[in-house]
Amino acid sequence: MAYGDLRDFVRALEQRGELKRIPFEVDPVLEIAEFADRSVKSGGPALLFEKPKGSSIPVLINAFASMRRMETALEVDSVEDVARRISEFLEMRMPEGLIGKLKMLPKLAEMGAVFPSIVSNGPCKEVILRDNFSLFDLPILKCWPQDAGRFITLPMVFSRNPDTGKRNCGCYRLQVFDERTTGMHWQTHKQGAEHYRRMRAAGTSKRMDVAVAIGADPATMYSAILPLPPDLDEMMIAGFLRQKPVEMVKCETCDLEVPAQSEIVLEGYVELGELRREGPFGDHTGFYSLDDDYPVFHVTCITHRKDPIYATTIVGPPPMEDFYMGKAIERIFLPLMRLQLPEIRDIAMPAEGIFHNLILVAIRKSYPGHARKVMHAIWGLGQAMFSKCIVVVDEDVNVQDTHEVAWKALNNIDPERDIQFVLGPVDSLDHSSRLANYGSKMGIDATRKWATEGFNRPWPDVIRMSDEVRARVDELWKRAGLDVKI
Ligand SMILES: Cc1cc2nc3c(=O)[nH]c(=O)nc-3n(C[C@H](O)[C@H](O)[C@H](O)COP(=O)(O)O)c2cc1C
Ligand SMILES: [Mn+2]
Repeated sequence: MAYGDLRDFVRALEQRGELKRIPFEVDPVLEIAEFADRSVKSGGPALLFEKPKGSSIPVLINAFASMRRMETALEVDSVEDVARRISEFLEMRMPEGLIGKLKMLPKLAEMGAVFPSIVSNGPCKEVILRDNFSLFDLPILKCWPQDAGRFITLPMVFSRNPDTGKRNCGCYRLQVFDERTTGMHWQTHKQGAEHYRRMRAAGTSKRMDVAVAIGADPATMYSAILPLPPDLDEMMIAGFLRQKPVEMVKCETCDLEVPAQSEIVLEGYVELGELRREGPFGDHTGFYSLDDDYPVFHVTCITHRKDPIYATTIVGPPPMEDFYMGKAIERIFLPLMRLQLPEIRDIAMPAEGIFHNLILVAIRKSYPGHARKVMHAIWGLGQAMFSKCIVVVDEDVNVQDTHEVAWKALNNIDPERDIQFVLGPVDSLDHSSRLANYGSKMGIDATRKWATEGFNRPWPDVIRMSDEVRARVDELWKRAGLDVKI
């Protein structure tokens, strides 16, 4: 059964011993972050701070911060199950014969259940604040000592594409500037920024409606971070993930809808052309991201449930909560990637690579230059374009084992021959590129080289003892008493 809302998910976490309540006062300024960092680094539970200093609203953090919690969030035994469901859809063809068609019905019904529905009211409207409200009433964290202030870190930011009318929902942090304004940190490659650019270019309006939902059922929250193609509605994907439509309700003061079961909703607008300094902010690279000019979000109305929960996260030196959210993306998106690039056997994004800095790719190599073709394809594939370093290995290398990749790749490369540099868009968080958002990327072809690639020396085998000798020594090992732990 799909979670109805965030508190359903909190209950499930608690039942599984995956959540700890903190009943005493803890400060949202730095202290909650330090708790969250220690907990995720030591494999600890999600945390629910019941008395954040300065607010009456409890704070939920690290709700997605382990593979088990990701599985609980997506209601699966393994995130691979989600990948399997996607594969089944992708392979779905109209079957032959009546029996075959009848067997399709449940799948078709499942498909119908993914589209969001509009409802006239919802729990997020239990309290509507049009005048007397302040963002300072929320327990918004200051995460790290050099942060420019308090940041809303896990919002669902809704906007509409002015050309197509399609909805987008992205997770973009919001720096609180005062009681009613925040920064709007949609990076230039993201859909919110694209909507903003298109509205500005159209010149028909001075304002862009934006609504921010904080806290909902976990699949809906999670959909905000998924690297989906433009104009693919995150709420539909959320419906697919939870296998139940997301109910959406109209905002009070702007022309957008938000999940009806949200905990807290900030309605408002971004003034086109207005920019303000945002940051620095302790980011998921493990460094402070530099301050920069970003649009400003003006809040016109806050609605919330009677007893809302404030959902948040912190990012910082890896692994943090977002590593687990990203790991699930890696697993879930593999079948989609393989639709375009079936030669890909597996991919891995180790925590130290912060998603965009390193992607390890195992391929079934079929023709000369194949590894380079795969690199270029990845650099042309949605947010994978940010991949600063792509290491391509043969399919017999297990990319989930970083030790094996380092060992084999470093042995297999002639650097001058096997490294490919390209220029192009880089992640906004890259502090080393020559320009913001523009820099170089590197592909390493660590596959075995072929004669048809100009390599005419023999290629050696990996060392492995023969099975026969291993079996014999298994016996002798025991006879020598070496299997007894001292
Ligand atoms: C905790 C967290 C915080 C994030 N903060 C930002 C942010 O401030 N700005 C941004 O552009 N992307 C941020 N992202 C990444 C986007 O949510 C992600 O790229 C998403 O796919 C964007 O959606 P879109 O393609 O609909 O724009 C964050 C992701 C996570 C998990
Ligand atoms: Mn999107």
